[in-house]
Amino acid sequence: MAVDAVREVMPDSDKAAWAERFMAVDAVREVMPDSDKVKEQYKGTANSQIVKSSPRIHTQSPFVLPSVQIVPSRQHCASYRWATMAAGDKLQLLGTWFSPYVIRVKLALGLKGLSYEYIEQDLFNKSDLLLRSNPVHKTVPVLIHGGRPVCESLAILQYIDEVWVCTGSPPLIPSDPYDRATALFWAAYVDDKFFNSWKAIASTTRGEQRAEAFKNAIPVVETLEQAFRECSQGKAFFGGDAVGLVDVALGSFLMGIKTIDEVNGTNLLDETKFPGLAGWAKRFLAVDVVKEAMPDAGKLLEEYKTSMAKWVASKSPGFSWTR
Ligand SMILES: N[C@@H](CCC(=O)N[C@@H](CS)C(=O)NCC(=O)O)C(=O)O
Repeated sequence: MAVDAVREVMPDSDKAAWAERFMAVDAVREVMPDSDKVKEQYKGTANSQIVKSSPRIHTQSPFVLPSVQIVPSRQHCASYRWATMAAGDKLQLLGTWFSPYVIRVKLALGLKGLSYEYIEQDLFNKSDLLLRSNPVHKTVPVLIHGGRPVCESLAILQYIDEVWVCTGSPPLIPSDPYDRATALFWAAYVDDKFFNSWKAIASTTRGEQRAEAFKNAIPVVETLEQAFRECSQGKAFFGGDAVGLVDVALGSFLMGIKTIDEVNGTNLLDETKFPGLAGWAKRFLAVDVVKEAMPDAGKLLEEYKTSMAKWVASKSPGFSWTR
């Protein structure tokens, strides 16, 4: 907000210079809160020592796309085809077979009918290619298109949808601005609320914690049941007649949900409680491209049981699949 306040916490001259230019824009000045009030608030709530000594964010990665972008119309096909060719045609996907985020990208590439080189990554021993391609988060998936990496699964889905707008397959993201904003909203809900509540069930080794986590997840799934009703308008998918962004975002978790249910004796998408979502899940898993992209159920179950056994043996209250 106030340039002075920014300087205090960000002594780096480049960032301060950027802040100065940004704060000089009339539209920015108009919406920013009063700088003295911000300072007062900051002094009252923050420990400036901690802020000053916190690690710097890596800034050399301009390739992570913003989350909302203008979706080109189909009339722009010619220029997009050119842009695709200019960027080079080689497509590589860095992934880990069990990752729901990677499954999303496989789904999008499959739905667009694109072929690509899949490069499996060991998350306990990350490759130079992964570290170079995603230096900020060091996570999979990364899509490398013509040598240029795109990171973060939802950004990758948008990228694929926009670059391969002319493949003849239905768009993942609606072109109507309101529908697009709604789809982005629910995809973000899946990544934030749904993922965190499901992770709480999946990652605990203690029965009572699991039961509590399961109970806490029910209202989150209830909200998704309602979202499905509103988004699908009585059709098969969140995206209507065709699989869309929210279908891919949530659907990528389905095999994981089934695995955890099987181990825990639960049924998160219970047909009686959530008839819309239960029906949607069946239809989604029956789509050919989805069947191809999903990991083998037996292999996933083994992986989960092995990890769980290790963590129980180490007496850890919970676990993560990665470091
Ligand atoms: N928000 C990221 C999440 C990606 C993510 O968490 N990937 C995990 C695999 S499921 C990973 O690479 N973990 C490695 C690590 O955290 O070191 C996305 O949507 O792509």
